[in-house]
Amino acid sequence: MKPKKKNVIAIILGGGQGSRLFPLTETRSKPAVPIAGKYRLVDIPISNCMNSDIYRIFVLTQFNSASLNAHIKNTYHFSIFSHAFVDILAAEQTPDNPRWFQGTADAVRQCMPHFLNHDFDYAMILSGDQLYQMDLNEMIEEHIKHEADISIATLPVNAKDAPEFGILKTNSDSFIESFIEKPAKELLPDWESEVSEQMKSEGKLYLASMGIYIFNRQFLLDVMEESSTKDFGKEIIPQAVGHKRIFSFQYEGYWTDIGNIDSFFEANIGLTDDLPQFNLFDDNNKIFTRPRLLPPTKFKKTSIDRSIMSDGCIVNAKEIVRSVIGNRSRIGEETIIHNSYVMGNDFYQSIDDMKVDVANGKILVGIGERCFINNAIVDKNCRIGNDVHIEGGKHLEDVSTEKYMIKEGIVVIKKGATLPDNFTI
Ligand code: ADQ
Ligand code: ADP
Repeated sequence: MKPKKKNVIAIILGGGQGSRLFPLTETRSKPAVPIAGKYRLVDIPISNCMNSDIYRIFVLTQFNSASLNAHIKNTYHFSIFSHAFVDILAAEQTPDNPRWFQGTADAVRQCMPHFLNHDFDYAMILSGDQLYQMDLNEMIEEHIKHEADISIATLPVNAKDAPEFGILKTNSDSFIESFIEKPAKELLPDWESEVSEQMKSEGKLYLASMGIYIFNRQFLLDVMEESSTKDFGKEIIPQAVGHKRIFSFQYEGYWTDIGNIDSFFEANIGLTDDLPQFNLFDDNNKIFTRPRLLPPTKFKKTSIDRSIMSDGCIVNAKEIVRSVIGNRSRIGEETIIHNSYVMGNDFYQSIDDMKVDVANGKILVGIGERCFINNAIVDKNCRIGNDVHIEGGKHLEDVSTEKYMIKEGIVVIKKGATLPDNFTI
């Protein structure tokens, strides 16, 4: 007999106001932020779902941006004979509800009518801003086997990171007995867990929630009835501990939160390591994205070391080191780029367009000649002139201007910004 299909829907929490990733979220919703040169943040959880045979996926987002819609529509279209879909549910005003999502649980609550249009036994709730490759199917199997009401994916973390997470303790059967959301440092001694020798040797003594949950349908319906709870980590999980079967599905692979500029930058630059912890080159764990049919990238006089180049770029730069270069990037002669993420462009300028821009004294789309860029994120469609010098680093204070922002030493040039010749940061 054919095994019964696991009846799962996935709900991806696409982000609140996205303020921690500002200014990358100034004009787009968080799931649409470009990552690794040719992907969007939302491609990561969607790919994890698809690689785990979960094909009914909702993306909850605080606002509906054109780039997110275009990306989802052009990437995840399935055969009319399948039940697969990726649907975006944006916070919407209704006659009964004039508010935006008030938190993660409130987002799920507001979207319940959409979920209930579908038949499902389990709801898998995923975060939209994490970089990892995990077999979610294995987690569902464990959830069913252990007859849990909720399962939470967990991983050991060290004392420095523990205060940023929900920290929990389990019994010997891996059921969660206590949980505290983002404990203060002083409380940590009470929250150590039994972990593997490997984790112990790395100082990872605390079991953290990865913010990935499986809920049984009926239990989800029950908790959504109580409209005062706004958040899974702050309210729903702590309230369920002690009287519900909450299983800890422990994971020890690579996983990182990419919810702020610093971690987003590190995760991108980390992809240029000799052996990156996040593996883009894995046939069994593909990261899906929009096929764009771009031409191959071409280079002139460029020395490249430990970098990722996306498609359709025209690169005449002198040197690119430890950097991620996005689709359709155009980089001028003698330019040097180190330790930076250049997101690329949404379009090419034609030769005629360029002539008109030059005649009008307008800077061309892309990065000009003799520039130096270090420790920076250059968002899409920027016009960076010649001899521009951007030197990010801890020596810089946080600032926010119309054209760029500096956060923890990382310079972020805003989408579509124009930096004139000789501009210096
Ligand atoms: P945080 O990541 O701090 O902690 P939260 O800010 O609630 O929790 O975000 C969880 C996910 O939901 C993120 O992907 C976020 O973008 C998204 N999100 C937040 N508000 C949203 C909203 N209003 N609408 C839609 N999406 C929204 C959580 C748990 C911790 C756990 C960490 C692991 O609370 O217990 O340890 O995740 O990262
Ligand atoms: P990405 O590589 O980021 O996925 P897309 O291929 O989705 O980019 O498309 C880029 C977007 O840029 C499309 O929405 C398209 O309408 C827009 N676009 C195309 N040409 C221009 C232009 N000349 N100026 C600004 N935006 C453009």
